[in-house]
Amino acid sequence: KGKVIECKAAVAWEANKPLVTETIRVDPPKEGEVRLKVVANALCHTDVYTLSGQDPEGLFPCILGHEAGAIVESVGPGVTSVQPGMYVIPCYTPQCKDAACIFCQSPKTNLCPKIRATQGRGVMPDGTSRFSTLDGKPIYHFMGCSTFAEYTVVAEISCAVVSEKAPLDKVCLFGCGVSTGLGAVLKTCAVEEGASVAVFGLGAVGLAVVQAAKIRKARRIFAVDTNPKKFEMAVQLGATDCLNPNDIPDKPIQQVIVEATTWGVDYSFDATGNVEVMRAALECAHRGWGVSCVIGVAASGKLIQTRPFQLITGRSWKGTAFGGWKSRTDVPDLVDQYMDGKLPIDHYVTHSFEGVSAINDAIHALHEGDCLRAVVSY
Ligand code: NAD
Ligand code: DAO
Ligand code: ZN
Repeated sequence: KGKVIECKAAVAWEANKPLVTETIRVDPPKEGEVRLKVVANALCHTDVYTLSGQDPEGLFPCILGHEAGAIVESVGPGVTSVQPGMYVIPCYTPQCKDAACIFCQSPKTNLCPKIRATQGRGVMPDGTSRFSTLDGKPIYHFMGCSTFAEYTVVAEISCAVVSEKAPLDKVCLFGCGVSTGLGAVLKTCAVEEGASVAVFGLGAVGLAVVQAAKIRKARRIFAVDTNPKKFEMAVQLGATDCLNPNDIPDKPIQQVIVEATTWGVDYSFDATGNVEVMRAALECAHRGWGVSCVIGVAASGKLIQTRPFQLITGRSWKGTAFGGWKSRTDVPDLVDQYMDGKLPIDHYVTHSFEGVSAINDAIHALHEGDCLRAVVSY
């Protein structure tokens, strides 16, 4: 406590180069901050996207990683909600809970902006970094998490405290993709019993949409992917109809879904990040009331389009960040449901690795079509 820790981290020195395992210095947490021992980290496409250099806001050198399970090592002054030894999931969407935070006080959103500006600039709320090389060069933070390191420092308001019985190499998934897909259905769209649903993209996010639609007793669940290997798991999780757009080349996929349902589906979800697919998802939503939710993160600069007539005739377009969950309030509940056996997620972990230096192998695995989540335990 109170001392600099030297530990291993997978450092992204520059865009489009493999991560380099280095010994780095992690400063003690300052006011309102928490230092975490990272136990397990799942790879997410956003880490890889930023590493690729395509994210114009990516800063280098940095420590990526934002889907993790960790144990509190020490806390800075003024921290009251966590103590050393507690299990936490660091969350890139914080929740300050301040009486003056209109976002935290509103039930309509989870987008607390308290540390948004500094998080976007790769630094802690005081404007500085807690990471440096052994010769003192600062290394940027990422998404308020930076979990590709054995130790990291995050804001207290980014820490969701979870059960100390939880296996962190599984519940780390609640730090991003799985929570997001579940929340898109359960929270952002509040899908009701008997609804019809279409999901585009069957990675961990889209499959979590299928899983949640089943939990909500959706009547019909269309699962769409260009990779047919994804259909087996989709059916296991509750998909009733699997569609591969490549099998129906002469008909837009939205038309296929509208024809199969007469007027379209009550809810549709994009979990691909492809703006053409977002359009198809909107256009397969039900005349009069269909809601389409954008989950996928499009590449920088991409625009969505549709004919305004689609909206005039009753479809609406919305989006979700982190499934609409208020991180510190809701993530512990998701973990409890998992611990009670009501919310299985182990099936998303398709690849496992050991040690910070294996993160490059995990990135490689993520690029292969059969990987949902690759978890690296440190
Ligand atoms: P993934 O790459 O594992 O899955 C994407 C799936 O889409 C793949 O199975 C792929 O075969 C399929 N696909 C690609 N092109 C397609 C097309 N034209 N038609 C149908 N299917 C197609 O990714 P993931 O981890 O499941 O994440 C999905 C998306 O969600 C990503 O864009 C990610 O950045 C985003 N995401 C958003 C949030 C948020 O808060 N909004 C959080 C996490 C992830
Ligand atoms: O508060 O303005 C803000 C930043 C919002 C961040 C929401 C990010 C949602 C998408 C993240 C994708 C992670 C894979
Ligand atoms: Zn807030």
